[in-house]
Amino acid sequence: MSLTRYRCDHAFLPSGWARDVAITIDDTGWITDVRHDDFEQLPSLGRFVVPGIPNAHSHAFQFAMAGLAERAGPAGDDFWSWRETMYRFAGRLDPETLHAIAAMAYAEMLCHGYTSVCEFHYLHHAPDGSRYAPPSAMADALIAAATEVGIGLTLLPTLYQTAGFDGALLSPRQLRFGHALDEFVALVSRLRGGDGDDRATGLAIHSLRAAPPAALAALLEDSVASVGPIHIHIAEQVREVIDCLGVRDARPVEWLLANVVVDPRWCLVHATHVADVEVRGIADAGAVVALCPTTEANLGDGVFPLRAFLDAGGAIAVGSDSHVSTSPVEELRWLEYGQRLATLSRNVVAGADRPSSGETLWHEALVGGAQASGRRIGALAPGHRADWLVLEDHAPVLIGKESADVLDALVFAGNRNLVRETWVGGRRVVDHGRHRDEPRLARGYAAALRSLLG
Ligand code: NGQ
Ligand code: ZN
Repeated sequence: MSLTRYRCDHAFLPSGWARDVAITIDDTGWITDVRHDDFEQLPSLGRFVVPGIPNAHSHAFQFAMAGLAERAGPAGDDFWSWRETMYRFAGRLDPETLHAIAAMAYAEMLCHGYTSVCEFHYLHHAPDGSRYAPPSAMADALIAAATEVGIGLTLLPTLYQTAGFDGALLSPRQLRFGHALDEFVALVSRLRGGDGDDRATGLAIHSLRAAPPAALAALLEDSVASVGPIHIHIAEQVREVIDCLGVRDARPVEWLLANVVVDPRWCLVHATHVADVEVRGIADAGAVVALCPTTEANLGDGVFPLRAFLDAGGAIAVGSDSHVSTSPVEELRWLEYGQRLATLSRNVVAGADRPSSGETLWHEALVGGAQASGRRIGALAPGHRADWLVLEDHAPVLIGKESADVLDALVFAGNRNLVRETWVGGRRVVDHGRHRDEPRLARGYAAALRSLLG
């Protein structure tokens, strides 16, 4: 086993910034050692090195419709009218176009500072619901895209069975999302067979409205649900809360906590509309809440009670979800700004132990993002993947900055992309801000868009 050693002038470690850090990695891309050292002879990676952010929530296909749902409709627009547009778009995709779109979306994520992605995948079948051969063709396209661009992947095949809390059958446009339980379990098992250093398979339940209680219970009893993270969309919209109360006599998070053993493997996506007792319940269960601030703003979802959740000891992650932004910097900035706007105060996420807002946001997103990913990522520490970013230290906002100010400047004043290099599993996939395969990916993406939109 050969080892390679790198030097950073300043590195953001789990304990905070440290100077003159040597990182040793093995030839399979795992960090074996991180230490302060005297090692003038090693070339420096750069002035500021930080772990890349795990993207906790993505629907890769939506990347190709980002920006195409911003025109007012005749009767006013909301989440549900956006969903109609999204369904129309989703109806045109096949494995080949999905592959090209996902590859471009993942490359964009890498360029902006995500080093891994949790792909919440429910576009399983052909548009009329007929099965592809193999039935995992769409999942295989996502895996191929992630592998080829070099992003870490937690694939979350998603169970989707009903159109609403009343158990309504899937609408024609939703047919391609659906599985019988045994079919779904077979898909998860098959995908697990390919897991490795840069890839894990968890599972997801699309939402409580998409999973009848009996199916959810049966799934969670199956051995496929005994390992890996479990993600679910929950309480994103007020209508979902009202419908859940109407049918199940409980709010969505309240129902989940009362009917399922929620533990640290769970990731609750959005959880926007939660009562105080639900906020404490999620934190006590040790589950992560995945927040997607730019998508939640774009879709008019609402604002999560972040301070109360952090005070209760809750773990958070960020996700790019519909990909109106593919930058973790923008998600973290809007996470804090949403709170400032709602609470009429400043530096909401930071606390006395870690007064910097930028550092707190970055740190929380690393820890919670790693938990939601179910992979050993998110830290410059032995036993973790060698996933990191080298920042563009000549950019005006970083010139003359002490390390203590770097993440504040990056998150709150970095409009230009300040990621110079992105490394995943010990390999540099972005250099000088560009993905190594950019021209080829752009050609494939343009061809896919021509066939979809042209
Ligand atoms: C999704 N997206 O699955 O892509 C959803 C919309 C739904 C967000 N919730 C569809 N942001 O929730 O039914
Ligand atoms: Zn989603």
